[in-house]
Amino acid sequence: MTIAVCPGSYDPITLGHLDIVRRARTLFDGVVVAVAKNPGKSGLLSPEVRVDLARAALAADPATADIGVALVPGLLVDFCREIGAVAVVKGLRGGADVDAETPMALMNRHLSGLETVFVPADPTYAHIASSLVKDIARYGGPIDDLVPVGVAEAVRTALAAQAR
Ligand code: COD
Repeated sequence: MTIAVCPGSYDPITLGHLDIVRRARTLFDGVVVAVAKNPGKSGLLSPEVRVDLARAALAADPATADIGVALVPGLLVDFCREIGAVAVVKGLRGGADVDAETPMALMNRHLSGLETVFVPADPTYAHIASSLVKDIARYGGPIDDLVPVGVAEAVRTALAAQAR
């Protein structure tokens, strides 16, 4: 049984993330979504809320309903070793993602031999980024068609709490 991990900040999970996870599931016997910490990004949603939103989004689609979601507080390679994952799957939207993802892929391989599989973003979703979703929502713009059901409301609630 080959297991792959789809890691990310998922702050929040978007339709672009979901597409990559769905396609990863067609390549591997099992997939686990890992909600991990990117020290370069300040978060909006709590890690627990990110996990809950990802679980709900995956459960809503029969193609992803068997995918688990885990909170990974430490190194991704340690988590992958613990669960016996053979690969990491990442989405690439363009050159900026290549530049950001390649060093991480090489470092994960250096640390533990873990390989990364890159999946090109579907053009339908390639413009979606969690940071843009939050940016649009901050100014009251529409984000409902960029994220799974329930996520837009959670983002708006978190932004309102932050503003208080
Ligand atoms: N279409 C396709 N792919 C997409 C889209 C989209 N619209 N949006 C995002 N993606 C891809 C990204 O390119 C990325 O591959 C993945 O989805 C996750 O994206 P984000 O933005 O949610 O997450 P990142 O990039 O902030 O995640 C970085 C990690 C948290 C995975 C990284 O920092 C990490 O592994 N942290 C754990 C600690 C660790 O092991 N550090 C050492 C790393 S070498």
